[in-house]
Order: sequence, then C-alpha cells, then structure tokens
Amino acid sequence: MSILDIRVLGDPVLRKPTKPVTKITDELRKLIADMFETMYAAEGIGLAAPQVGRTERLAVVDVEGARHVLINPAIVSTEGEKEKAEEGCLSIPDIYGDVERPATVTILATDENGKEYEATGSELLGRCIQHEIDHLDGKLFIDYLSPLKRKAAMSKWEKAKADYPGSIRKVRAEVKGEHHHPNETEM
Ligand code: K2U
Ligand code: ZN
Repeated sequence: MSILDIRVLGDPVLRKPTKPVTKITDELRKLIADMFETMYAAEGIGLAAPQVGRTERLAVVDVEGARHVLINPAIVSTEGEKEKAEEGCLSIPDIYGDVERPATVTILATDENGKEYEATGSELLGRCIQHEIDHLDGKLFIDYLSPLKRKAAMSKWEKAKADYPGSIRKVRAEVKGEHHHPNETEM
C-alpha cells in the first residue's frame, strides 16, 4: 500500500464530477487500499477519489472504526432536522466552517466485492458520508458557507495555498503504531 498525494483547492480535479465504476479490478482494489492508508496518514475519517486525483465515483470512510467503501454511492433518503456542525476538508487544510446537513442519511452503494448494500448513518458518520458524496459531485463544504464566510475562507486560503505548490499536499507516513486498525494488513 502507498500513501498518495492529496490534491488541494485549486486543482480542477476537485470540481469535476466523477464517473461511475463499471468494473471492480485489482487496480481499483489497490486504489481503495491506498486511499485508506492516505486517509489514516492524513488523520481523516473520509477520503474521496478526486482528492487523490482520480475520477472514479469512489470514496472511503472510517468513523470510529466503522469502515465503508462507497463505490457508486447514491443517497436514497435523508431524515431528521438539518444539523449545523463545523467541517474541514483534507483538500482545504486549516480552513473550517459551519455546514448544515440533514442529521441522518441512507445510501445505496457497492462494496469492493461488487456487492450492493444499503447503509444509514447519523451524526459524524452521516455527515462524513454526505461530505464524501459531495466530493464525488465536485462539491466542497465551502460551497455551503454564507458569502461573507466563504469570502473570509477564500482570502485565508489565498495565503495558505503557497504551502502547496502544484496544489499538492504531501502526506507524511504516520509514526508506527500511532493509529492502528485491527484488520489493516501489516506492511
Ligand atoms: O473528505 C475529506 O476531506 C475528509 C473530511 C471528512 C469530514 C469532514 C467534515 C466532517 C466529517 C468528515 C475531514 O477532513 S476528515 C477530518 C476530520 C476528522 C475527525 C472529525 C471531523 C473531521
Ligand atoms: Zn473533504
């Protein structure tokens, strides 16, 4: 498995809608494994293919140990009052903002064995799933901010982006044992 570079705001790949996965190949499974490794190294709880420069409709999620592979995910229903919570994004480092989203979401997706499944998530899992599916539609959390808040975020990003030449964020390997997952294969 390898840690991939993360694309940051400014890279057009983050704004391109993704293409449905038609065949689950060994290469796609390797990408899934690399996305989990990259996500853990970047201390995220979700990661979508565009964030590593790929255009497949694919994301991975691990919220409190609940790992989900989201291949061709679709939201089938949302429930509950909209809840506001602060969000960040691995592709927009150090920028945060409040985003309102439905509390609970039910999705239909395919797993890495090609099996279709339905999952329901609330709270952080529900929010993360919605954040990742937005990525697959070229949408970022800053799109939900009020014009004033977005202006503030963008001017902060104008300065911060100098640290990411080529809109690339290099992710360093975690220190061993810093963050281990039970079913993670040893390198
Ligand atoms: O897709 C991504 O950029 C990873 C996002 C996913 C996410 C954003 C907001 C709320 C929930 C999930 C995050 O940067 S992962 C970082 C993180 C870690 C713990 C809790 C919230 C966010
Ligand atoms: Zn994100």
